[in-house]
Amino acid sequence: MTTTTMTRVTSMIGAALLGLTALQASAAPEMPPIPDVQGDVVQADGDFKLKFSIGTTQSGAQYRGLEYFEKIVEQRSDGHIQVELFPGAQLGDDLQAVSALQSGTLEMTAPSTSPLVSMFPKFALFDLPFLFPTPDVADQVLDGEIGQQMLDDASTNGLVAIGWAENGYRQLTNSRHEVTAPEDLEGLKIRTMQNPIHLDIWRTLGANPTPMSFAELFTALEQGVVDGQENPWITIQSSRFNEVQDYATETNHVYTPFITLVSERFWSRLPADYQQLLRDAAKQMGDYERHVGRSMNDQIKQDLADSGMQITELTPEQVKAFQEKVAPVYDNWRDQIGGELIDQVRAASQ
Ligand code: TK8
Repeated sequence: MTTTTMTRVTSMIGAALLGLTALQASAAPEMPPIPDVQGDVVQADGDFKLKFSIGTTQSGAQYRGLEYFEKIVEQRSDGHIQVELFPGAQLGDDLQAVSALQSGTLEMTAPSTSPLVSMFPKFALFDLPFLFPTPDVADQVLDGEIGQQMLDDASTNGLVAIGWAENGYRQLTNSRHEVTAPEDLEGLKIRTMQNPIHLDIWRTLGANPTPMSFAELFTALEQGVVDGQENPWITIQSSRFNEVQDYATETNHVYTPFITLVSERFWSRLPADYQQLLRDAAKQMGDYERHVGRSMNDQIKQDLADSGMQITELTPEQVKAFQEKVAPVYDNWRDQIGGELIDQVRAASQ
């Protein structure tokens, strides 16, 4: 049995189990259906196999997006491109997957932009706190000139960047106590992504941050190596962090995109028409995945609350206290990111 078949069988069993739970109290939130594939079959020479690895689990919106990607690519290539999906960092965390693309042992991955700032310093734009006031502004930036320029810039060093999807707005969870103000962070050990701006953010807010790969996070929380972490609602739920974290605060402090990357070694073997097919599928995956994640947030918060997690929503004044305290972070990174770029995003927010 191939891994794909095994994944399918596992997901069928999973679906059957979910069906049973649905009859009981709390069901996993329903995702919007995977759309039908639009467009004709693309004719080109050759047969290809494509492994697509992600760090988030099979129950998240990202995986759902990948299932749509697989469906588009397999149908429109008439089966000449076979896609195999590997969720849950089975083939490595974000950074490991990216280096596997570079060495040509993996064909595709979609990491958060944050661990990649050491390779692509301008990605730090997406780590600035409270820069994207609404998802619409994020869409405008990613789908506009700035986003296209960043995809072009990231298409180097053995990588081809073909699209954006989203991880989403990040929320804080911890195992100690409710957090409603920066003062509550004092002494809290917070896991951050491997990214210097995130370290700066949590230090500036008064917490005690530690960078760590996402693949190690659940165990670190479970064993109390760290007290807390921050991730979008969908990721908190799909990684079951609520089992090891009693408190969550809706901080929305950073918006994190996922960037869709292809191994250059694989890309250069593909006929141009298949390259275009992958670009189109990546775009459709990104749009769908954003829709899935965004449509589920309220339901997820409710489910987490039902599971016993305390969910704290902040008042505008409370949000302001975080924004003011974290403001110096902008001065520290403005030069690296480029003041003009930051101002362009601000202008898009008006
Ligand atoms: C998944 C990661 C993750 C990110 C993190 O591979 O590391 O906290 O938010 O979701 O990209």
